[in-house]
Amino acid sequence: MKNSFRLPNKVCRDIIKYQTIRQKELKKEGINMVITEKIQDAINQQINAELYSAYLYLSMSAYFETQNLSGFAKWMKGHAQEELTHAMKFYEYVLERMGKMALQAIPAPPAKWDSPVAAFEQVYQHEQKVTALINALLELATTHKDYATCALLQWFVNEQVEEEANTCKMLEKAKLAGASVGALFALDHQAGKGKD
Ligand code: OFO
Repeated sequence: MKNSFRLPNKVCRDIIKYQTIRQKELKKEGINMVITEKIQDAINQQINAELYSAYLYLSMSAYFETQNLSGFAKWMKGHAQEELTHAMKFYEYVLERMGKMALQAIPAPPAKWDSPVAAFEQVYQHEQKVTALINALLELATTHKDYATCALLQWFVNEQVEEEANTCKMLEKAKLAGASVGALFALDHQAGKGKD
């Protein structure tokens, strides 16, 4: 590629050499901070899931804009940004543990829904799926006795409690609003103010 930047081969070799020496030193001290390939691959997959979450929320935000529900749109956009911070948390962690990044293609999310209830229903189900992924990851880290990864995942376990509660609450409120346009606009207004 014309304008792409590449580190000179010698610099790459020096970095790898330094990493190998550092890993050996840490191992001698009884500290094995290098992530195993299995955990590294599983986290890489989770990064993809978090980025898909961001895509899904962003797509919903765009859908709500087209429905003139700008409060819901703002709520979804805020959550999309939150998902990006989740992906970055995993990304930084893999690199800190001297692992390799393998970013994969992000699937396209749906672009429209039959109603606000349908959108909130999907995002709630999605969060339940993400909780299951985080739990499976924690199980894997536990079997591999990777306590550093367990500590990181504990943060995500707590975060998922909040994510599920927020999306579930929005779904229930949207259901209550039902066909009442007035109630839906009131809920939209509330969501735009950052109230779940
Ligand atoms: Fe990353 O928590 Fe939602 O998906």
